[in-house]
Amino acid sequence: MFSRIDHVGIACRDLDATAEFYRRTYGFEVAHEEVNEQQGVREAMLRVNGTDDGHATCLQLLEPTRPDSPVAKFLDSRGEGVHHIAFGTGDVAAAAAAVGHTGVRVLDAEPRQGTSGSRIVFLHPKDCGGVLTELVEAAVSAVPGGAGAHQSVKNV
Ligand code: MC0
Repeated sequence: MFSRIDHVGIACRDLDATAEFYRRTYGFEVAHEEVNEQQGVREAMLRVNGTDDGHATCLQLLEPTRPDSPVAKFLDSRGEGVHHIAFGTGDVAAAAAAVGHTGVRVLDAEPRQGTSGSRIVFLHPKDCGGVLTELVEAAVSAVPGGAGAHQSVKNV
């Protein structure tokens, strides 16, 4: 059903300072930046490695753009840190349906827009051992070979 860990989402209060930490400490560069108004986040993708399915595994830094957004609520209650894990799939609707049939609550009736034109669905953390879980289908236009959905393009 899944072919990669697409990304690990990390909630932060200051995206630029957090990106600089990852650059300085581990050498990870920002491959893509974007504001997702629907989700209420400014985000940066830091590519870690290419994956066998032609895409990539990334760290996703998330800074809230409004106080009522999920990431702002998370920061208020838990502080900075790992916010969610995302699994990559070729068919997010089918994957969500299959997981939903196991009894896990699927939070999005229809896939929403994610990073770089991807389609995403969230699963309830209370049904996933306390881990907010995202399913990701990369955009059709994603370039094979690892740059994938997380090319060196800044859309801010
Ligand atoms: C909340 N909870 C979490 C959590 N967020 N547990 C683990 N990880 C998280 N990230 C827990 C709370 O601690 C609480 O547990 C319970 O879930 C209810 O939380 P709440 O604060 O009362 O908030 P709700 O119920 O209004 O909403 C929680 C829910 C929501 C997960 C349903 O945040 C949601 O729909 N998230 C999906 C969308 C999202 O997170 N978007 C931001 C990333 P207790 O024990 O206190 O009851 S967007 C993104 O990542 C996109 C751009 C992309 O990848 O492309």
